[in-house]
Amino acid sequence: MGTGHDPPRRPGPITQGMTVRRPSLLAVLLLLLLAATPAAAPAQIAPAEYAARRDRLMATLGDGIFVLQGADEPAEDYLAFWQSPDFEYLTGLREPGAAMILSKSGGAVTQFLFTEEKNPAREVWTGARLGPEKAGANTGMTGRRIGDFQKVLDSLVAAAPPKVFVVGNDKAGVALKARAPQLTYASASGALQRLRGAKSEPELACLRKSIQVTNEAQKLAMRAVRPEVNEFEIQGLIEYTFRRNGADRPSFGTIVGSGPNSTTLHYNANDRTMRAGEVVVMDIGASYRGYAADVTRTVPVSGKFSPEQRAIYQVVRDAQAAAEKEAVIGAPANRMSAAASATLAAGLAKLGLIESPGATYDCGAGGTRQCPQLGLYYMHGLGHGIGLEVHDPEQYYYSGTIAAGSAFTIEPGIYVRENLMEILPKTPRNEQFVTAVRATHERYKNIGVRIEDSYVVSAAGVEWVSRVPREMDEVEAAMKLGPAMLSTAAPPVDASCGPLRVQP
Ligand SMILES: [Mn+2]
Repeated sequence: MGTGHDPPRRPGPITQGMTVRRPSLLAVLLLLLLAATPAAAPAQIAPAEYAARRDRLMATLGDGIFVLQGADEPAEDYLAFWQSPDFEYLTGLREPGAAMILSKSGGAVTQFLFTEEKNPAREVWTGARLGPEKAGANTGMTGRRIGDFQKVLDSLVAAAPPKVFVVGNDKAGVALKARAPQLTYASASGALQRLRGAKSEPELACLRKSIQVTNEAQKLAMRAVRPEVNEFEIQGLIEYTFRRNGADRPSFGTIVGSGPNSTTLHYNANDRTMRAGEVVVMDIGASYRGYAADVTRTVPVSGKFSPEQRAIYQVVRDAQAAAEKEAVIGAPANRMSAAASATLAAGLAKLGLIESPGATYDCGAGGTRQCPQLGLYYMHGLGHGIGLEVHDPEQYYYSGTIAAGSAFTIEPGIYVRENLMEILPKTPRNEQFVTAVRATHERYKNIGVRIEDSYVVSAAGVEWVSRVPREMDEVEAAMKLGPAMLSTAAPPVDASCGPLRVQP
């Protein structure tokens, strides 16, 4: 879920109390000049970058035909269209109903992009389409109408019965397999994921932007949290802040979980009234021109952490700090997870929620296996890649090493579920464990704490971008400020970030 600088702000519009006079020609020229000046350093993903991604993919796959379909118009009327991440990654095209074919033979690659035709009458309803010619010219591929897709594919296949590379359950691949089962098929999913795991500089710039927008929402949200406010009010403020800052949408279902809901990992009903004495977990992320952030803060509803909440929070925060220490270029990525787990286990043992850092309990059907007691309170991974998806492939999944081009989260947590004891299989060993921790569990139950930050890695090093209050005293100080007044003008949208847009 950097460098932490806020997006550049324009002064608000002046609508009142201004003396109206005729502007001078110089002033008009200056205004025109200012209007033409981009607001931020360009993070445009150039057509050449998309072309290079396609080249790298085919270089990895070798001779054969790669097929991929883009996302269709949503079946339900008038829902927003979002391109599928793989298709967007390879083309930058954000239009429904498109498809692509890359054909490689003896080193030569032919590239086709199929789109809807321009149709002014239909565009009254759908909005402008690029049309095959312009889509082809913009991407450097050969533009064809989508109606020709099957014909072109069949002729390429007939010319030299090749290997066909397909992605997951992509519709184009599934349809071809049904039509031509005699061909040789291979998966391109792994190769594509691996490519997507290494982010370019423009992608890192887009990620910084989406994280900064998410930071803004976190800051406003923690200031608005107080007793008797409903979770959905906070969700509304968060998602409003995303959109107001030019983000497309939340990159995943916003989580605002108070009290017992703080211990449910993917709680997203967000309809409970928050009470004094509880914590609220806010796990949120903006998707900004296609790039997803992921940032979690846990704050006390009353504005002040209780001693029990402080104890749990500090263990989680220490675990995150231990992982951050290992987050350096060239280091094995699994050191982050090992450091966090060791800190969590030591902390939970010290609190008396587990018997010892390495203690186990009987798990599996009928208690036939041994699992770490740590996993009863910390049951998810330490983090994941971020990019076009909130759970994006990350290069260290493959290389094992943190490097420039990485973008990931670090998000340890402890969740003390009220019904924890009911989850355990009934065995003598588990009875012993329950007896040992029952009183302590009672004291800490319904406290869930997750602290999640988003990082991008450039040649300069690992940047912590989600710089919003996270030490307990910082959180309490921010909450003391109370709900924020909105500034008069939203910051400008960084239109240079992200891929091609249809210009009508
Ligand atoms: Mn996450």
